[in-house]
Amino acid sequence: MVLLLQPVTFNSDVNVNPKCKPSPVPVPVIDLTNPDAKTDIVKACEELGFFKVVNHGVRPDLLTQLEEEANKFFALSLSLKEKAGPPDPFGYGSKRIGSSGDMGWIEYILLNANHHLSFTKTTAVFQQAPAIFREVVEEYMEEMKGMASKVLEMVEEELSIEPKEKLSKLVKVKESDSCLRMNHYPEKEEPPDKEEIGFGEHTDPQLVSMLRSNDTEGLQICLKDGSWVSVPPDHSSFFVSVGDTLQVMTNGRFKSVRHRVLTNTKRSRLSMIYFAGPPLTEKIAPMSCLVPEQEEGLYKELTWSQYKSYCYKTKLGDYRLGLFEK
Ligand code: GA4
Repeated sequence: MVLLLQPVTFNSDVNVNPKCKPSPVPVPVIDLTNPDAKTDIVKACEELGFFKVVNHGVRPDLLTQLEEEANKFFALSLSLKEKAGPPDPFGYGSKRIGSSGDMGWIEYILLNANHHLSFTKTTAVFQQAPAIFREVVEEYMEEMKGMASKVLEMVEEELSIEPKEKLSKLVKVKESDSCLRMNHYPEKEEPPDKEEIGFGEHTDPQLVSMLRSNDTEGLQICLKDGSWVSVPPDHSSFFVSVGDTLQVMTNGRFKSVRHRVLTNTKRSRLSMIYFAGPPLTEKIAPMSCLVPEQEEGLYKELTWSQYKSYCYKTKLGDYRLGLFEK
């Protein structure tokens, strides 16, 4: 295996983080076919902002195919991959995350689910790869849109959200501003056992994110007490994270989960994350059915476009939700 990335240096010393618990947290497991799933999802979103989905119905060979095609892309020469970069934010990127100086031990492809919005970079990615990659990505995005809508429909039912489909419609409509990120954290030989930041701590700005990875560890989530815990990898399941937009719309009842990826392994990590976002013009504010009578919502109203533009100007670890606070 050729090492594609140069080592990057970081100020934050993740090796000696006294707050990182050695034992993994018991992540709530939601069986999507279980009639009680909606109650369990709401509990998990309130307590952790994070859960694992099993019995999701996505055909296993689609997962294998996408993983194989993504691995083939990342195995291309750097000069070929760079034809699909630099990210604008879509396209191929390596080491640099966003435009505010964040770095990571990572290379990635970011694709907009709304093709016509990022036509050039999407085309450039797929020009470097066989047609099958594009077909697999498109089918996968459809599946992820379906899973995100299903999770949000369950939330709507359990919380008796009015108007009906308020949340799930946002990710179903063709204007939804969703994206797919394929992250490759190359294996590390040297120095042994030194943890490196793959993807620095952050919360996702969107509604919900669905993550699937190969069987390599690295993902950590932050608990309410500020401690970090490792999430054991499970390549046949999906991990769902609550994003900032869902925190605002539920008036803070759900919490967006801070998470990060650390790499210290000789095995490379590959993860695919679908970020389900609302249409750009959608007004994001607490849903009135979740704001107690005689009280005001905790957050003011912003369009997704306003919040997203603000996010893209910030650093990964910044507390972005402050923009919504009254
Ligand atoms: C985090 C979630 C998604 O990966 C992402 C990221 C985006 C990017 O990589 O360009 C951001 C980050 C993410 C939030 C703050 C800004 C924008 C990098 C960054 C420093 C695609 C997204 O939507 O927001």
